[in-house]
Amino acid sequence: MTALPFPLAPEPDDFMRERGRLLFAGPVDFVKGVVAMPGLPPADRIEICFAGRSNVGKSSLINALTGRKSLARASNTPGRTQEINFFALGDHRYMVDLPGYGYAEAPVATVMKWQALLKSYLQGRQTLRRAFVLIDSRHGVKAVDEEILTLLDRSAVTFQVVMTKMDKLSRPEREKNLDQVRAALAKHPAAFPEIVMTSSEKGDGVETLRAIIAGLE
Ligand SMILES: Nc1nc2c(ncn2[C@@H]2O[C@H](COP(=O)(O)OP(=O)(O)OP(=O)(O)O)[C@@H](O)[C@H]2O)c(=O)[nH]1
Ligand SMILES: [Mg+2]
Repeated sequence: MTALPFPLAPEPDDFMRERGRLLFAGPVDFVKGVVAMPGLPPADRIEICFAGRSNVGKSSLINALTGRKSLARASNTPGRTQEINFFALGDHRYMVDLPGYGYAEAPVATVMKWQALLKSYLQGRQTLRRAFVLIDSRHGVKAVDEEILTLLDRSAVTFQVVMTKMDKLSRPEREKNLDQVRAALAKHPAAFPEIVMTSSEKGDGVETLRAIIAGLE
């Protein structure tokens, strides 16, 4: 049997699991919230970021990874994260929580401002090692996601899809939506060829993602 393209990321081995655990058990400090490109901290270390539609679960995933309940603000109100929030993960990495895209309810001028900032950041950050693009397990890849994935292709930023809220779906529903995501990813040269399935609520996939991040240097 040939492997399906875009398989789920394998479970980490003990060594990588431990590296991931140690990285996230160590210091994680909020550095700053950035509202315009000149405010970005110096690009002096590797960076990973979490991008995705409003309410997909970016901030919740950062909290689950770090085991700190309210490090990144998470909420029921889409459009909650309104700045690019930088966290120092140990001494050698930045972890970045981005404002969501695709949220139509906020004032137009505000949305335009976040979107422009988000796009400039994704296109122009040299130290950005990988963008984790979160996709809601219930919804799959939407048109607004396509726009971001295409922008990442053009900027040659490798992105890896992380499916969120898997606890909200049955296994068959999950498989069906995963197939939709796989078909969408096949068109994107910048897509990293493994998908991570997560639930910030239940903890699924969190160790795997910690190990992946610890392995990026
Ligand atoms: N059941 C379940 N709910 C989740 C999960 N992850 C996030 N949520 C909920 O989804 C909502 C949005 O989560 P956030 O983490 O604030 O989403 P966000 O992507 O940071 O949103 P913005 O900052 O607005 O872009 C919250 O009510 C979370 O509790 C999950 O794994 N399972
Ligand atoms: Mg958020």
